[in-house]
Amino acid sequence: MSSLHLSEGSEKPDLVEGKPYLFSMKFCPFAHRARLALSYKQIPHEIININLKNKPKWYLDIHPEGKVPAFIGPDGKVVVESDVIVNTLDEMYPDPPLYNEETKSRDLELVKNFGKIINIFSDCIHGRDSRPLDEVVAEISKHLEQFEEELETRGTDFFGGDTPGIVDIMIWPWVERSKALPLIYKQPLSFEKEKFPLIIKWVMNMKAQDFVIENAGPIEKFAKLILSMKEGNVDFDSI
Ligand SMILES: N[C@@H](CCC(=O)N[C@@H](CS)C(=O)NCC(=O)O)C(=O)O
Repeated sequence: MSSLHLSEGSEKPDLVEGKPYLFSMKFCPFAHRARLALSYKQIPHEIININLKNKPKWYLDIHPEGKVPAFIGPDGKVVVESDVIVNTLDEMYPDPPLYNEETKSRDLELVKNFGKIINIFSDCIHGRDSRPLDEVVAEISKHLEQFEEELETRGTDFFGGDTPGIVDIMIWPWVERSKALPLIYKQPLSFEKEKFPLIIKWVMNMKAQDFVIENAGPIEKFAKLILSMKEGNVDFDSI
């Protein structure tokens, strides 16, 4: 299926019964969560990219809010919201598992707490936070401390243990995109690396994973998308 982002006026793709589909946008961090889970679990699927600035009408029948990601499972049911999609994938395709019983409740807490970082990140890239980059990074670092401490407590390469799990997948898209901040702000990023040795090691471990490599997006392109959104002339396909 075409990787171009389908717009208003496009034909609705023929969906084959029993086949899983992910409605995505190449640069969306929430859709990235679902793509990571699909790749990690090696679930055969098709991706249909949606032009979020000029949405096809037929897409609103699938997801009335017109957001991505949306997932259509082999049962034909539509699932929306990245966390629900990833959890649904884990139930439908349990191997490899994203949770282990001992850490499940703490994992859910960590994913929820990471939401604060997502909000800060989103406010600053979309120009809703006028603070200088250093201040933003300092606040993000404060929220990141519990993740460093958690890796120390767990003593493992990943939050999931010896292999990635739910926390690794749910937070990775923003960690990968953090390198775009200096490009968006056109300022150097000063991050107190010495405070986060385990997070830095975790980033290296994640970057070496096949499913992370398969879904990695060039950071320059993400920065270009954000800057073009600010100018109001986004073309998802030519970035
Ligand atoms: N809470 C949703 C957020 C999804 C979301 O905000 N996606 C953005 C793209 S990154 C979107 O679809 N924006 C288009 C719109 O809001 O109309 C999730 O976790 O899936």
